[in-house]
Amino acid sequence: MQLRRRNFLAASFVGLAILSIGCHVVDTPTPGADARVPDENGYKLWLRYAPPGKSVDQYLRLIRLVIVQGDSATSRIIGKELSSALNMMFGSPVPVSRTWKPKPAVIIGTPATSKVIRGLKWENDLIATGLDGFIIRSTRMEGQSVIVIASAGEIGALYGTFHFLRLLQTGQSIQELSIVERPKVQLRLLNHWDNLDGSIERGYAGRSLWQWNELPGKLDPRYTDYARVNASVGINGAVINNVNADVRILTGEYLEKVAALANLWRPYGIRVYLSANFAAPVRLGGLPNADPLDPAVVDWWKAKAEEIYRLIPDFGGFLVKANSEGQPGPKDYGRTHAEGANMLADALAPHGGIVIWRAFVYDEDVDPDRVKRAYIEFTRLDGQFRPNAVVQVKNGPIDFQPREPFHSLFGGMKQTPVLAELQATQEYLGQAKHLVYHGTMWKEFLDSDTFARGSGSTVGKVLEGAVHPYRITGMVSVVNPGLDTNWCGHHFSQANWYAFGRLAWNHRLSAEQIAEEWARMTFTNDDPTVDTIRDMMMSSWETYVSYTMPLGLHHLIGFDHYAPMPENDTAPREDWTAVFYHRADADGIGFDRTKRGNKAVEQYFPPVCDLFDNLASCPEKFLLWFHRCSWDYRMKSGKMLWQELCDKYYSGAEQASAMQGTWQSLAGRIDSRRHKEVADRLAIQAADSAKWRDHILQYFQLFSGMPVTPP
Ligand code: GCV
Repeated sequence: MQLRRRNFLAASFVGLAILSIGCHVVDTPTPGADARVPDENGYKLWLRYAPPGKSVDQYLRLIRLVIVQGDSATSRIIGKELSSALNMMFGSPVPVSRTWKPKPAVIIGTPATSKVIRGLKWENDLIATGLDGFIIRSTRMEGQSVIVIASAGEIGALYGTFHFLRLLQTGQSIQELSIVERPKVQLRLLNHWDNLDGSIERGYAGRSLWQWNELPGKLDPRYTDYARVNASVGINGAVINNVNADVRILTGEYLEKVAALANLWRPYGIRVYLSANFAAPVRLGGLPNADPLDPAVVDWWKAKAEEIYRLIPDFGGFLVKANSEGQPGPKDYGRTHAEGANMLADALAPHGGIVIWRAFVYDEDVDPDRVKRAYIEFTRLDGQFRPNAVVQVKNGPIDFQPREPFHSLFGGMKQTPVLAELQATQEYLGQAKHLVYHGTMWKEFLDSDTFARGSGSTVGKVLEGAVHPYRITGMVSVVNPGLDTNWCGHHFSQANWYAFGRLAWNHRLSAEQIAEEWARMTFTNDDPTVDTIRDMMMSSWETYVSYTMPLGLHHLIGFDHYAPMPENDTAPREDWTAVFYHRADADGIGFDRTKRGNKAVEQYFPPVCDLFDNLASCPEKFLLWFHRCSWDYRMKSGKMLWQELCDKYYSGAEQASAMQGTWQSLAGRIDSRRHKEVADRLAIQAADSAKWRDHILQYFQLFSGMPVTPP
């Protein structure tokens, strides 16, 4: 079997080389394209503020004046954003005033900053929506119709402003508004895997946004635009350095640079967090060890926390990747993850900071299967963490695979709050070359029922703290914006950043609504065009899964995490290979994680455990994740597993290819520059999806011994 794999590897080398050469992207505009739609470069993301089309007359009637009272940095930002947005959308300025004048107006503020809003006596309603929530209501004042955007907090007023602008950008009616919004979780954070040398781990859109050589003196205008787009979807914090953390970020020199970013982002409601290297007391402080129970280590972190809070009074806290993939951690000293986290939590607690401890750990000593390890390690520590410590868990138990069942720690941690870690960066999902909208994938995850406290205990509710009473709630996404003009490499990758923000705000929103909002704001309000873009986005994830890893297959890749490499059997660790996971041989394929196999299903609550365990009830999308099946196993469709696999790969590649034609039908409806840039990437995607299909099927055919037959 080994030999068959090796021969296959040699034969496929040429194919892989061609795959990477094919990834070159040409950035020149299409000659002769429709000149009526001016070219855009994608820099403005979803805050383009293009004229909203047919609704503009209604808007002009109802918005003659903008009133923003108060003199804080945030109220100035609100005034500026509204003024420039309305100007761009309406083609003429709308005055912004600090004083009420009887005119159709939009009034924004808090009872503390705005006399007009105080006069409305909405305090009780505003207390209910909290400091980040807001109310948008149409009402009348001195005979004039006005729209009030009110919040108990200034950041809530900013969020309300962006919500209102979204209504205009997407062409919705603003008559008789009665909107009450409150985020479902407290922490809505981005995780950047940016290194201090300007590179980005798993970044596909250029170098890091953070210009460490220029900070703190020079503030790149991108930092402000970054804050604006994040605030526009309610993101309220960013961990700005890689979890594989360089200790230098904790030096005085770097902390001053970090403080400059924190100062700039504060009025946008964005708090800065840092990834901390657990060995910092040794590597930076010169201590002999970093044992969390050593008083000298405890003092070192206390002093470090004091130093940070002197510079950044609202510093969010530390994110820690410990004892994972070579990172140092408490287990180096025979201590538990909880002991490590608690030591840092104690250092941060007097200042109001938190520790976010990652559950992305997979020690071989814990269990032979990587899927089971984090659950085993963390459930035995449940309840041992300090009140200001949370555990951050990736959506699935391996590592952002195209499709994974939800991680059993969601619902499994009853006393220790968990945050969900998602990945907008398309590390395993075509990177910046494939169009893959993550809204649908994340909804499948968020809507999964854990049954932790009976039916309806969805992951989304767990995250809200509605299943177990968590003190801290939140969602996090790894993101990769870089210095590429369009921030994300692929114009459609921007949608994943947007979708994360919207779902972190409200996980009950539909993937479809989010896709449509994004398409309207990013491309056009033309209904048929929006329908086409939204539909492309909605099917794109399932398409990607079909031509890469359908039916529960996972990790069929090599080190680049991009190209197919099912023959990968020689990585530094067994659980970094592909063969460890698919286990294909002449008898069949798949990983037996049932009660008769390695019992991974038992980490789920009943009836989920039984649903996955039972071959008849296991959703086929997870079949080979939980079950080992013979090649002639009968699928629900009546087809043999081998044929079903062939069908998936063929239909996936066909759908990927069909996206090109669909996109081509939008030529002239979208500016030619962005149209061409997307078209170029769709061509790569179509070619690479066919390579995935052929490579995987040819490889598995070595074991199935059956012909590759298109559907
Ligand atoms: C930041 C995967 C990625 C690594 C990443 C790691 C993590 O293994 O490939 O690049 O490291 O996850 O999430 O810590």
